[in-house]
Amino acid sequence: MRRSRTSYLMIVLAIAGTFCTTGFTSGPRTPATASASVPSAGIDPVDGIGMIYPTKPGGQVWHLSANPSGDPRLDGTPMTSNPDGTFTVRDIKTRIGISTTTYDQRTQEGSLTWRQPDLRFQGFMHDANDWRDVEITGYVRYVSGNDGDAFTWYARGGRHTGEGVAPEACWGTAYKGDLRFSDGGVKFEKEIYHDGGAGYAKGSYQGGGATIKGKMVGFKMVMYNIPGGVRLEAYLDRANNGTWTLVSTRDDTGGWSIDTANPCGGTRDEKVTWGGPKAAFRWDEATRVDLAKLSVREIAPGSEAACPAKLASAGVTASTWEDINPPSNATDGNLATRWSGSGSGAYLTLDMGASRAVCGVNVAWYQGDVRWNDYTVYTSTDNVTYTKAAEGRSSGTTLNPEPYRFAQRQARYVRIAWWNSSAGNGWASITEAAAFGAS
Ligand SMILES: [Ca+2]
Repeated sequence: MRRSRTSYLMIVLAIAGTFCTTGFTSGPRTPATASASVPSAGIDPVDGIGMIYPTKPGGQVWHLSANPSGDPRLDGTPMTSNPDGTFTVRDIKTRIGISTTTYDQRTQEGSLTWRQPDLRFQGFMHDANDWRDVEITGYVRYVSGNDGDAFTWYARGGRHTGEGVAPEACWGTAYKGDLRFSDGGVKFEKEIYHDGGAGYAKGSYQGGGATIKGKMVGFKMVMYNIPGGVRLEAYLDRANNGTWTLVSTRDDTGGWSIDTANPCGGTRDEKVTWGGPKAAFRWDEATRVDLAKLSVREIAPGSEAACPAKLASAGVTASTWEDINPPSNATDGNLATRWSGSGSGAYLTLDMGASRAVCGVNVAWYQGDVRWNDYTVYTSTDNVTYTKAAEGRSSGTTLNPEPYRFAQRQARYVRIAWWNSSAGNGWASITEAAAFGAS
């Protein structure tokens, strides 16, 4: 199988990571437990923390430096450094903002796009470098304060201000992940405009247990666009040992609404599909918090690197085939043999034998270097109901497998339906097909 340069890099990083310290403690460093818990995208080479998704090549990244006060991209609450490499914040209204490399809040805030129909179309508030598909990470220890609040990591807007009045209030769009002090529960919120609580589409806490007071805990908020909306994921490293667990996920594909009218020209359930120039870490009601390893990375969630593992096929069938080119030819590992089926809508179905976490297929097309093919990929848990996962036109430039990636879901069956090709002869012909997962 073809493997990209990026995939090799991620494997090297993942292997290297098993020898690194990925946790963070206030006392002596504790080696991470090297285990299957190493995140699928490997270890961040800057700070040694596990990555759920790979950094987008050429994408925006920010890491907390040893000298935060000298960082022009960081604004907000000051922090003091500790001998062990952590920082301490003592502010009951902590706001730590992170700008992209091309945003200067002092001079450019007034020219941000704020009307939501425009944002929907444009895809960003300031420029194409805006934080949109991001993995926001931080280790935090809630030491003292009023237990009623939560750590909140968020992105997809600018400065949050304006108290309901456009345009300022419209800079304050966000998806937010909250980690509650009192029980370690996590929830998502969507801020459609900034006005205290009025602009929020609310969520409810999940996964709570023991208080996180006094413990260094890793918290990640991940957001990325998917077909039809936005996916949110929250991860915790509760034991501070590099073991990241998915605690909550939510897809915003419509219907997640505010109770009030939207002053920014959008709908009450507006999906915040655009990027914004500020990402942020915030909390209230804590008189002391220790923190470390804050980062914001623009991610490539739909990339080959995020979905690198070929899933074994337990069987392959097709809607139609010619005797000399049966469906089994599509999974024999030989690019010189093929399945061929006649007619628009002909399909090939891979059966993995059991439900798996699936995030893509690789398809090699017969004469794929001289023809394009229009296709749709579907997944199913029961071989009855199929859900569209991806569709498009093959490149027409390669005989090698082409990667078609989509948002991860559980499925036993993956179907590739064929509609048309530039050959115009009515034949679907695939030399090799395989389903892929994150691990
Ligand atoms: Ca073959």
